[in-house]
Amino acid sequence: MATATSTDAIDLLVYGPVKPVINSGFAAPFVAHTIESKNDLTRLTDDVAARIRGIAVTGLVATDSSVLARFPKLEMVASFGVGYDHVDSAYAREHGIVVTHTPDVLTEEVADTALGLLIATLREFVRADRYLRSGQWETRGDYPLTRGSLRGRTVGIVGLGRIGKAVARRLDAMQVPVVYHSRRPAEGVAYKHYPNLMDMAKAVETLVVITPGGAATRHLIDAEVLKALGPEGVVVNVARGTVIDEAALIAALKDGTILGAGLDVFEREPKVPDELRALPNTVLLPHMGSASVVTRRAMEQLVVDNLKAWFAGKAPLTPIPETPVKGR
Ligand code: NAP
Ligand code: 8YV
Repeated sequence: MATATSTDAIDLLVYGPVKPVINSGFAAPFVAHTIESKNDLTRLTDDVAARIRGIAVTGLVATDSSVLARFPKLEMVASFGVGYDHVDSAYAREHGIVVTHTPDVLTEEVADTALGLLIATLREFVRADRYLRSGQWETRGDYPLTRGSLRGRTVGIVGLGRIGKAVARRLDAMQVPVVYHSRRPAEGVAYKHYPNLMDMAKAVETLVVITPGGAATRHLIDAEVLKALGPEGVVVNVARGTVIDEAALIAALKDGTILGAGLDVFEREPKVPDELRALPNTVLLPHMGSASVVTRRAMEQLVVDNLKAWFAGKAPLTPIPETPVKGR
């Protein structure tokens, strides 16, 4: 942890798991103090906390009011990732703290992941891979035909924002019809909009979920929505684990209410229920939607660039809508 500070130094907290571009991104006049978890925040002396003016949040670590309140001089929280449900944006807004996130630079990568997960789930690629590796192709013959296929399906996208639209563009190219649910119709698209999620769930068998997390979307996909999809139903979640009622999903996968699920996110990461792991009709990824070297570098750089722009007296590059900045 850095200690020395001169009068023109800008003290920053780098908070969360080590991210190479962020952790090595700040030279003088910045003084970066590194803390990797909430428990370790007690290592930060009150003297240092009183000087902190910016925080780089490097992962999905809870940055709630109890954390933010420790830093009376805090001006900016630059968070890694486009989703910021782990940051108390209402507290930040009330206290004049600007929050930034990392939109756009990860959009295409996450859309690629969503499509990969959708196809892998429908066509059982992970199970088929295991079948081959275990020698069963030779001993038992061809892998059974998959019940799931993208052919003949209409995909209902839940959340047609930056990433949802990128998913839709990919499905367009694959001649798969798209419809969507969001609270307001999205601009610049001709896809059918369902203001009511249940109506869409009754009309399609496939959902790709890509909304923000947080209270407003908690358990948006519940037992009723899953039932409405029906026995050919497939759900892909690349949003946040909280958006799906995980217990209801497990029950629906077990009793054939739906056909399968492809999940990149879970309610209590990195804990994944044993029941979900045991199910043959799931494809499970360890929250890796944006996790390629090239995309993660771009996200990390944007965290650094937001803090540098702010402390150079410029406007932040990518503020969240809840904490807009005027007059810079
Ligand atoms: P975005 O551009 O803000 O799009 C969000 C979409 O969700 C909008 O269409 C929005 O439309 C809709 N939405 C918001 N609240 C809703 C609600 N209560 N009910 C229904 N729809 C709602 O965000 P983005 O850049 O596409 O990113 C979306 C999310 O993906 C992130 O917030 C993050 O949680 C997740 N994500 C996950 C990964 C991963 O690694 N798995 C990577 C990146 C992002 P309305 O406001 O009109 O409802
Ligand atoms: C990251 C994400 O994996 O951008 C998001 O919202 O979920 C992912 O890109 C996440 O920020 C973990 O650090």
